[in-house]
Amino acid sequence: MDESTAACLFCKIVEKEIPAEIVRESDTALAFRDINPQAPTHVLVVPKEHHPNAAELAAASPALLADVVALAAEVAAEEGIDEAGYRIVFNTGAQAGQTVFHVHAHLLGGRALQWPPG
Ligand code: D5M
Repeated sequence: MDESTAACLFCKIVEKEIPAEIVRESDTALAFRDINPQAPTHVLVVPKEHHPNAAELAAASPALLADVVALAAEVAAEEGIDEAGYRIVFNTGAQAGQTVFHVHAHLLGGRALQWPPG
């Protein structure tokens, strides 16, 4: 871990230095339950490698972004929300509500979701 990621909360979860309720893991990504769930299923999926947001991940490593979305889809199937439908959200930047600057997909489902979001 280099200096830029040493203080990163989600890097610490990836390194298992901080506990989390892990639901699925691949070679490149980790899925764990959000500590403040907004839906019956609310799982965060992160690349194990540190990238600040979805745009920077897409530019640096599109295949890794695809791994994150694929793992989210696997969790949705495992949670039984794939047929009813679910949402995958990447809050990107402060005005969108991003508070942790290690890119993460929010997988939300298990209830009817409103559109547009707040
Ligand atoms: O989403 C950041 C999300 O991260 C927010 O929904 C809470 C969640 N969070 C914060 N700390 C933890 C820990 N320790 N475990 C699990 N989930 C956590 P954002 O899109 O950046 O606002």
